[in-house]
Amino acid sequence: MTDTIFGKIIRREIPANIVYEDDLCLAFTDVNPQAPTHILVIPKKPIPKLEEAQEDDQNLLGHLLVTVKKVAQQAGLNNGYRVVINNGNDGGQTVDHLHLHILGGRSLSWPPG
Ligand code: DGP
Repeated sequence: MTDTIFGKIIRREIPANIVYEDDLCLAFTDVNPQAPTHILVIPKKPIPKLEEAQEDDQNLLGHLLVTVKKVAQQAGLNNGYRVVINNGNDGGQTVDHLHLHILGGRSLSWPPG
């Protein structure tokens, strides 16, 4: 498995603004924010992308969503927010470590471009 920048963040080899951590996942602010609040939630297990998640990752995937809710509440996103998973090239994924984007703090248009 190739290591990524997110693996380095998990191991504290490079700095990040970490806003939440538990045994299974980590949340930190995106270095290139697309909204006033832009937080990434990642599993500590290095699943490269959603497509490669396995049946036995079901509990972990559910945990990530519950964590999104918790982190969004903690960030004060009381007026709603968007959760995005980019998967693969056409999905616009640039870091090969599964991550959920939380975007909020302004009204977001739909559909995306
Ligand atoms: P994606 O396009 O879905 O693969 O999103 C990857 C996101 O990761 C992108 O919004 C920018 C963010 N990112 C990339 N490198 C770093 C980093 O070193 N630190 C932080 N905090 N975010 C990063």
